[in-house]
Formats: sequence, structure tokens, C-alpha cells
Amino acid sequence: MASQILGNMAEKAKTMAGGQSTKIAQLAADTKDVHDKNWRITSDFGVKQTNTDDWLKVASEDRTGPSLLEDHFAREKIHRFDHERIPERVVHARGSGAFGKFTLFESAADVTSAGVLTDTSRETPVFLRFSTVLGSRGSADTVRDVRGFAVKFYTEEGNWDVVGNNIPVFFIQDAMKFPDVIHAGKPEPDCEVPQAQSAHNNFWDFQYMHPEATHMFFWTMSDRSIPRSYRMMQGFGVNTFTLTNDKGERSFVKFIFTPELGVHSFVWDEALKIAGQDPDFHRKDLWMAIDSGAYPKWKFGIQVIPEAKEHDFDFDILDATKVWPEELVPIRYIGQLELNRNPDEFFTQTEQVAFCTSHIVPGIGFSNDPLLQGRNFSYQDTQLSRLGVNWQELPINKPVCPVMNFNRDGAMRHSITKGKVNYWPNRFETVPPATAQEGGFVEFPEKVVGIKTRLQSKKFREHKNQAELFYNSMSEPEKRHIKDALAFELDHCDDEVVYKRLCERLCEIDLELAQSVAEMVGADIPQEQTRPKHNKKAKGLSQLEYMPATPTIATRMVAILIADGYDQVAYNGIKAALTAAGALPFTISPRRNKIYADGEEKGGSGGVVADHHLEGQRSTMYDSVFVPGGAKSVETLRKNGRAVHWVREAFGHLKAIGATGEAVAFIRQAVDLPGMQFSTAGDVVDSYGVVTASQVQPESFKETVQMAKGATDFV
Ligand code: HDE
Repeated sequence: MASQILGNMAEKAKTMAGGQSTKIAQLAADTKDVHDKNWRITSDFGVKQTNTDDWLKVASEDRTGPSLLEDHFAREKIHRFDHERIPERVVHARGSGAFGKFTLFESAADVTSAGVLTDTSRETPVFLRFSTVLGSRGSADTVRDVRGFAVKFYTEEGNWDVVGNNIPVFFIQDAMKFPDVIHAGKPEPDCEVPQAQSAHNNFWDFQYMHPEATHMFFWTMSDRSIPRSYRMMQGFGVNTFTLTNDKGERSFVKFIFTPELGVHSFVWDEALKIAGQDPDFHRKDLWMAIDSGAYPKWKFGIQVIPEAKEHDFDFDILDATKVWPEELVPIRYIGQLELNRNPDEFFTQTEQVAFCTSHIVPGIGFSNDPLLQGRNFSYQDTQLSRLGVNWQELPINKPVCPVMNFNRDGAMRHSITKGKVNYWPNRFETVPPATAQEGGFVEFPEKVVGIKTRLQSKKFREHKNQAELFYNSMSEPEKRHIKDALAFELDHCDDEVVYKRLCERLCEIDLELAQSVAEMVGADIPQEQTRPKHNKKAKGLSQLEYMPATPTIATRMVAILIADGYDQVAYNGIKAALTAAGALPFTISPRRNKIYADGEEKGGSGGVVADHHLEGQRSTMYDSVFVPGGAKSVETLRKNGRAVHWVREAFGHLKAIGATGEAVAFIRQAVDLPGMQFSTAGDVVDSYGVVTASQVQPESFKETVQMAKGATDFV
């Protein structure tokens, strides 16, 4: 895959050439290209260097003497290397980013005056960073975890950051608890184990001690926390923000991004294996999609509650552990986010990008959501220790609109501001604050009366209703996955108190679930529901609701297994059909040297070069597998344990499997499960998502791939 990425560099250059956004044009001033043949290595101060390999020494042909401290070039190279690292993010350390654009197809001028949400002629450049939360910078992509979804909109009125997640709620209600929840989830303090996992005593101890976390842990135990791709997950601002329109009317708002490709997940066994087999799976997936021109897109929506209706709900709309059910507050989709350009350099862009929830633009405001209020402090603060006081001057963080003020100096200040004064007001009356008419930010004049206390509103004390709502709204396979995930996680807790108490908590949500988990993990099996159920369901919670209107196989990776003697017609047919549908076919063979079709002379001019050999890859890295016929090819695969395992594993992971000719019998044999039914005509067997046909039928195969990926369980 890496070679593919490199091979696509030329294509990428083409993509970048046209239609540069204002942000990309701005970045160009700070960008140098190592592929420019005119470059010669210089020192950091511009002196061309003749040797960057050998330290200056007192030496001769037959005697190596000491290295000289005098060698500035050598010292500079080593010094620079010694200081390459900066602190990784305290959470969300592992991430991947991309550039793109945001466009509006409907103005939200009725609720906000923000240009980015009202001017339908604008194209706002964005940078989006996806991340996991718990793991370190080098941890695996496919772990069970919340995913960060942080978008920086470079608007004409300044940067607007939506620092969201792929799950719409959070573990805690008050920012002051953030260090606790993160400490509990991160590796335990004595042994620093486990890495990037919530499956340990401290995490689940915290969950029990904080009933408010119940709703969120149901989400993290669901398929949402093992996404198939960053391109196939939703993004949520989570916190409640506000919008203010030209008339000065204020509403509460939540921000939502819904992917065009639908919401899809791995099955847990797949995610576990990929974490070892290809820890960069999501990173590569995003890069490859953008590189090949398959730009990921999300619909952007808002849920709006007018100020006057703030108290009309049985939950507090400022409580980040609650969703706003769509039945009560419909999502109004008004825009589109597209990612269309990979970064040029990871460190200066993806690593140095810095988000702040407090970065908003006129027309958008905060609410008294206590989680948001604390976040507004934390992000600016953490950037100071991660990047230093002038982090806003780094190219990736710079707004595309002009910046001018009297904030000065500090380590590594870049911009040079001329003039006699550095304060306001001054005798020259220069650089005054803007008026509202000039686009100045005006805080909403909110009336606040109260007593100073550490309380939250009464409604913040109810923690279970929406956890149950979420669980009730899951399809049967999704419920089974939640049960299995809980059983897995609690199996990794060896402190009896932890897993026993957690099963008691589950019993407040769903007795049957609590009983099965308790049985699996060795806890006391509860006998009765300890909280009366409301049995309600809500729209938009099950991810099955997000299948795209027109199912698509685009960007899905299909492994085609062949060996010498394969059926060339079937092979070429399926490859062409998949490519035409935007899927990515990969040829996998016992070797990467040429493979010859039935009738082709070995060593002759024909043959195909496989993308990978069977030992180099695993079925987990592909969405689907196809095996064309050809007696000799199939016989070779049948005797190859890796090929047989490939098919079995793909079947176990609910992937669509296609075969033609002699390969049909091979597939049947490989996945022969008790009670499994094949149609004698060799047609599609719906219940198992297996296509068998005597001839290539790319269309039915295509549909089956979609069908099998949509159904999250069937074995
Ligand atoms: Fe964050 N969070 N967070 N968070 N968060 C950070 O900021 C924090 C929360 C989220 O790709 C940190 O730059 C507090 C909710 C994302 O660079 C830090 C609280 C949501 C990212 C921080 C929360 C998020 C961060 C660490 C509780 C979903 C990665 C590095 C009140 C809406 C952004 C950094 C990126 C990163 C603090 C809770 C999302 C320490 C105090 C809720 C996507 O400032």
C-alpha cells in the first residue's frame, strides 16, 4: 500500500494544481518542495554543504582520530535531531488530517449572522483532523475508542473550530472531571498498561463511579467506536453552542456531520487483528481515498432550539451527556464538507494544527454547557505547552483574514509589526477596535442572575433514560455487538468489584443484557430490572439508518485471489466491473512475480503482476474477496492454508465473497458451516452474503458487497 501511495504522487500533484483555496495559497509562501532539482543541502543559515555524512575528524587513510567539536554542520544536524520532538497531545495524540472545503447549499440567516453559515456563494477552506483519544502518537488506528473529528474553518471573519467527536455525547457533564476520566482511561499509573484500550479496571471503575457516563459507554461499546474508516463516521460538535441572527435573536445549536458513504464499522475481531497487522489502517485509507480523487464528503447539519424553548425538554439541553432526539429537534442539513487534499508534511500540518473550542466567529456563541465552558479554557492552555505562545502564527493555524492587535513578543514570534505604539488607546488613534458594523464580535447580552455555587440544574441528575433510549434503538446485531463488547472489556478487568458492579449498572438499563454479560464475565447474575424501563426508541441512533440512499461500492477494497492457471475472462471481467464502480481491486497471489492465466505460457509475454502475495497481506485489510475459476489456480489455492484461511476469515467477518467456475466449490468447502444452505442453481444465497455463479456477474457481486457490509452480523 505504501508503494501505491508513493506511486500516486504524480496524480496528487495534478489534484493540487487546480482551484487552490485561499488557505492553500497562503501556505504556499511557507512551503518548499524537496523534489525541486535545483535545491542543494545548506546549513540552517543557508551555507551550501559539501558533506553531510562524515563528521570532521583528525584522521588519515590508515588512522581514524577524534571528531572535532569545531564541525558546526555536524553539531547543527545532531542538535536539530535531538530537539525534533514536541509533547504529544495529552489526549487525541494519534491522528490524521486533510484539507478540504465547506460549502453551503442553504443559508441559515434566519438563525445566525455568521458569514460561513449564511453566504451560499462562499467556499470556506477547512483542515480536519481525525484522531483516537486514549492512545499515544504511535498507537494503532483501529482500537475501540471514540474518534476525534476536529474541523478548522478558515473563514473570512477568522478561524472557527468545531472540535468534535464521532459520538454525540460525552462521559462527563462538567469539565472539572476531565482529568479524572482521562486518567482512568489512559494506561494505569503503576505499570503503564494498557495502551489505547478502555478494557481495564480503572476505566470501568470510573464508569461505575460516574452514573452520568452510562449513556456514553453504551456508545463506545457499540460499533461506532470501531469505524471502518474515518470517511465513514459521523462528526458531532457534542457541546451546545448558540447562534445569533441579525435581529439579535439567539438559539441553541448542535453541529452534525453525516458522511455521504454511510456509517460503517468493523466487526471487533477484524479491528483487533488490524491493530497489529496494519496499525496505520485508517491513516492510509484516508490518504489513499483523497490521493485517488475519491474525496470524502459529509452533509453538515444543525439542530436548533430557540432560546425561549430552552426548558421545554425533560433533559437539560446544556448537558453534554444527552442527545437532542431528532423527533424533538430535527436536523437541518445546510452544507457540505469535502476533503480533497492530503497534507504536504505531517508534522507542520497535522501535528502542529491546534484547535480551540473558544474559536468562534460573529453569529456563533457559547452556551453555559459546563463542559464547553471548561473546554474553552483548556484548549488554549494546552497549545501553550505543546506549541508555545505564538502557536497562532504557525502556517497551519494562521487565519486567512488579516490579523492585527497589540499582543506582542513571546518565544518564536514571527510576524513583524511596524509602528511607534503597541497599546490602545494611543495618541495616533491607530488600530482601534472594530465596531459591530465593521464585523466586530459582539457578545450576546445574556442576563445572568444566580448564586455562586458548585451545582448544576436538577435535570443534570438523570443519567439513565438516554442510555436506555440508545440501547432500545439498536438493531439486534448492534445489540449483540454491545453485549460482546462489554463482555470483552469486563473480561479484561480482574478486579471483582469492577466487573460485578458494572453488571449491576447494566441491570438498570436492560436486564437481559446485564444477565448475559454477567454470565460471560463471572459476575452475579441479576434477577430483576433495577430501574423501570421506558421502552422508547429514537431516530438516528442506529448506524444502520445511515446507509447511503444509493448504495455504493466506491473506495471499497476487493482482494482477487489467483494462482497460475486462473480464468482470465473472469479475472478481467470482475476487475473491470469493480474499477468502473469506483472500487479498488487488488490481485493477491502466492507470489508477487508474474502469475499466468490458463492457456498462457509461463515465462511468456503475458501474465499479471500481483499487487501482493498471500503472506504479505490478510483478509482483514480488504472489504471483500473474489476468486475466479481456473482448475489449476483453484487447486493451488485449495492447498494453500493462507488462501483457505483468507476465505474463511472473510466469511467470519461478514464480508461479501464472490467466486466463479471451479472456485465456487473451493469457497463452499472453505466456509462449510453446519446448516449452511447453498442454492443448487448456484445463485446468490442471501442469508450468507455469498455469491456463487458459474459466470462472472459483477453486478450481483457488487450488490452483495453492499448488502453484506450493511448487515452488521449474520453468523
Ligand atoms: Fe477535548 N481536548 N477536551 N474533547 N478534544 C483536547 O486539546 C478537553 C472533549 C477533542 O485534533 C486537548 O489540542 C477538556 C469533548 C478533540 O488536535 C485538550 C474536555 C470533545 C481533540 C482537550 C474535553 C473533545 C481534543 C488535547 C472536557 C468532543 C483533538 C490536545 C471538558 C466534542 C483535537 C488539544 C486535535 C483535544 C481538553 C472534552 C474533542 C487537553 C478539558 C466533549 C477532537 O485541550
